Amino acid sequence: MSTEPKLSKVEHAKRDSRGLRGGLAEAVAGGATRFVGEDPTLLKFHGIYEQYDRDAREKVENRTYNYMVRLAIPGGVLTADQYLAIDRLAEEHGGGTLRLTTRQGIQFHGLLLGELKPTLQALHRSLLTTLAACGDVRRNVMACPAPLTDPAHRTVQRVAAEIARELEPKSRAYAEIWLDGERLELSAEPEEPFYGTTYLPRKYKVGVALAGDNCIDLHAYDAGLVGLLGADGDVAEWNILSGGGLGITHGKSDTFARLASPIGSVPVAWGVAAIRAVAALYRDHGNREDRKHARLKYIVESWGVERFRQALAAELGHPVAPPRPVPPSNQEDHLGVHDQGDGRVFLGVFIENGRVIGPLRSGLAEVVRRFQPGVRLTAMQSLLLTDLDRSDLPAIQALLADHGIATVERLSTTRRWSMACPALPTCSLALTDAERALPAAISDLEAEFARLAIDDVPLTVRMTGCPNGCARPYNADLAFVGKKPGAYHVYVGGGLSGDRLADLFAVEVPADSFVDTLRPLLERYRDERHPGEALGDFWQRLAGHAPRTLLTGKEEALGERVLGLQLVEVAP
Ligand code: SRM
Ligand code: SF4
Repeated sequence: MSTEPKLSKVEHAKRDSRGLRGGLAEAVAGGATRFVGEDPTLLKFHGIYEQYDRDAREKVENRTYNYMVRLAIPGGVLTADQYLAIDRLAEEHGGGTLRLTTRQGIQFHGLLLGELKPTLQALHRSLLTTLAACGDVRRNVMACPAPLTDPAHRTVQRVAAEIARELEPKSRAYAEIWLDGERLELSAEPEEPFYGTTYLPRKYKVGVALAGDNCIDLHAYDAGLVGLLGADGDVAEWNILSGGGLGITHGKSDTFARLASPIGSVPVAWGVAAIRAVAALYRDHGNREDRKHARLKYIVESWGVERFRQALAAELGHPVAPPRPVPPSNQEDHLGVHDQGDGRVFLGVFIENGRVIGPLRSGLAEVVRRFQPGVRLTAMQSLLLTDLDRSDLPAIQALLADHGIATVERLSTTRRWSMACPALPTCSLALTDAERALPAAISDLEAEFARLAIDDVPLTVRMTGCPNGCARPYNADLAFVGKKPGAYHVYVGGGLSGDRLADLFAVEVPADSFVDTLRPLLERYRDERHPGEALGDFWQRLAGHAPRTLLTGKEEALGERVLGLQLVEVAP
C-alpha cells in the first residue's frame, strides 16, 4: 500500500500550473467572462478572487461572476499619487468604493473579467501590485504605519519592506499575463527557487512590531518580529513569534484560533533571515493533504516551542536564544493629530469598517489632491495623512468636516476600535452580514454603554460574517461571529493588548438581541469593575481562568455559568 500523502486538490493545481500561469492568459486574451477549471485558484496568487453578488440569490447557472482585487502594500505606505491613482480606479472599475483591509491592504470589488488587465496595468504604472496579496505565499507584510522619525520606527518599516521583497514570488506569470511581459526588474533568475512548484501549504502572514507597541495585532499571525531596543534607541534584537492564526470551523474541536508563541530571539541583522527560515520550515513540514489543518499554527502547536526553536536554529544556521521578556503591549490606533518628530504632524482618520465611499471618498481624495500628504493604512482599517504642516490642519479638518468625516473626538469608545469584515454580499464564505450589520449594533451598544455610564474605557468590538476571523474577533474585548443568517456567536474577553483570546459567551444570538444578551454582564461591569478596567479584563477576572491562547471551534458557552459565579479577585 502506498504511504505517499494524498495531496489536496489545490496542491495539484499549483504543481500543474506552470508557475501560476494555468489558462489565465488565454481567458484574458479570449474575452472570457469567467475563469474555469483550476484558474480561479491560481488567480488568488495574482491577488484576485472570483465572487458573485450574494444578495441576488441566483442559481449557480444564472450567476454573473465578478472579481475582487486586493493590493499588497507593505507596512501600508502609499504616496499621495498612489492613493489618487487607487481612488481613480475605484471610480472607473470598483463601483465607486474602496475597502481598506485589516492587514493594511486595499480591495476593489465587483470588477468584470475584462476590467482586470487595465486595472492591474494602471496599478503597475503607479508602482503598486496585487501579486501575492492572496494565495499560498507570504501575504502583505505589516508594520506600524506611524510616520515617526525615531530610528526604531524606521527600522520596523524598512524590515517589513525587506521581508516583502525577500519572500515575493519570482514567477514571471504576473508580468506575462497582466503587464504584457513588462516588469520593473525583469529577472533572469530561475522561477521560484524558494517556493518551488507547490509554494507554501497555505497563506503565510507576517508582521513587524516594537516591544510595547502592538498596533498591528501581531499575535494573530503566522510569524512576527518584535523589536527590542538597544541603548541607541534603535532595534538591537528581535523576538520571533510563530504559530498565530484565527480561522476556525464552527462545531469542529480540531480547528482552533491560536495566538503566536514567542519562539526565541536573534540579533537585529538576522530578522529577515529568521522570517524566511520560518517560511522554509512551514514549506517543508506543513500539512498538504487537508487545508483545514495546513496553517503553520498546527505545526507549532504539535511540535511545541522548544522543538520549533531548535528546528528554526538549524534552518537559519545561527543560534536562536530563548525569547527576551517584553513589556505588556498596547494597540495604539494613531487616530487624531500627532507630532512626527521632524516638525511635521500626521492626522489619523477613522474609516468605519474600512469602507471608503461617497462623501468620505471624495473628501479624502480632495485633501490628498490639495495637500499632497503621504497616506498610510492602519491595521484597524483606518488611514493616516502624513507629513503635514501644522498650519494646514485647520483647512484640512474643515474640508473633512464638510464631507461629514468625524474627528476622533466625536467617536464613542465603542465605535472607535470597532472592525467588521466585508461578509455579504461579496464574500462567498459569509454565513451572514458583518460590515452592513455592525454600525447598527454599535449604535445599540453605544446607547446601552451610555445608559450604564460605562462608556469611558476603550474596548475593541469586532464582527465577522463567519468563523474565519478576518476582522480578528477572537482577541477582541467583545465580538460577534456569524453562525447563520442574522445570528452570531458572542465572544468576550480579549482586549487591546491582543495577547489573549476571548471565551465563547453565548451562541446564535440574533443581532437585535445583542444588548439584551450582554446586559447582565454589562450591569456587573458597571457595579464591580476597577477604575479604568476594560470589559475584556473584567471578564477575565470574572471567569477566573488563565487567559486563553487557544480557542477551538467547539467550546462551551460560558456566559450564564460565569455570571452565576461570585467575582473572583485575581492577584495583579
Ligand atoms: Fe480573510 C478568506 C477578507 C484578513 C482569515 N478573507 C477571506 C476571503 C478572501 C474570502 C474567500 O476566501 O473567498 C475574504 C474576502 C471578502 C471580500 O468580499 O472582500 C476575506 N480577510 C479579508 C479582509 C478584506 C477583511 C477585512 O475586513 O479587511 C482582510 C484582508 C487582509 C489583507 O489585506 O490581506 C482579511 N483574513 C484576515 C484575517 C486578519 C488578519 O490577517 O489580520 C484573518 C485571520 C487571521 C488568519 O489568517 O488566521 C483572515 N480569511 C481568513 C480565512 C481563514 C484562514 C484559516 O486559516 O482558516 C479565510 C478562508 C480561507 O483562507 O480559506 C479568509
Ligand atoms: Fe468572509 Fe468570513 Fe472573512 Fe468575513 S470572516 S470576510 S465572512 S471569510
